[in-house]
Amino acid sequence: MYNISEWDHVFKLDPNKTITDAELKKICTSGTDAIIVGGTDGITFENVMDLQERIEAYDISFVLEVSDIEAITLGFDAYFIPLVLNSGDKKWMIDVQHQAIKEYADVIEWEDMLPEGYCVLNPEAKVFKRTDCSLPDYEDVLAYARMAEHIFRLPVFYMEYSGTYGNPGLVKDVARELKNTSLVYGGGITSEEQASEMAAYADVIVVGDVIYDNLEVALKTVEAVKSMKMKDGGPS
Ligand code: 1GP
Repeated sequence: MYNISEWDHVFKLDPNKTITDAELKKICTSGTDAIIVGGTDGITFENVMDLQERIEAYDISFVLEVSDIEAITLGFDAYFIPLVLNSGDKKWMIDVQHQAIKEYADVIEWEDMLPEGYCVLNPEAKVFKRTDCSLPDYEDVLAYARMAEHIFRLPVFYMEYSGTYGNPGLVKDVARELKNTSLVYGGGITSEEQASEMAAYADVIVVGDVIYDNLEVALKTVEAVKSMKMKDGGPS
């Protein structure tokens, strides 16, 4: 299975947003560990393919986080498959994945797939609404993390605060629960301080929107996370 244990920091690029060639170059040569291509709205085969072809020019690992089965292109290093643990609709935990496997089983390289246990924690996020989530409380989140680790044995537990900065205390407590499952944190990182605060607990930090709002700040989060991880006991 695709392995993210070497990752500390990744950028998430949205195929439905505009990025210039010069900006993309800065992102791909920033020292980040990988690029995730993913988003919630307006994801099409064409805009995924376009972004993929532009990233391929760089020597960086790039993966597709699948959000729409009509928008899957071949050639990514890996495919991340979200299972939304706090969705109220089993569609987002098992049915869309089941449908995708029925359609694509013949071309799927199973070792390139990485299931992610998603826990969506910002009620204002598009993904929260789209996947019919309910807001888990502190104990609920810890229980989802334990399920990811011990019941489903998922490689990734993703605390998704998309669009808002999360609760570092909760991220810290979730981190304590996870041994074999990697903890990915994403949401609302708009400064080096926030990036390094979350990097103290999560295995991987995902930086998204600030790329489009303030590229220079986004780029600085790479160094902030890398130096936090060095302090924490060397590269993870
Ligand atoms: C979104 O977790 C990522 O899926 C990153 O969140 O866009 O808020 O940085 P932001």
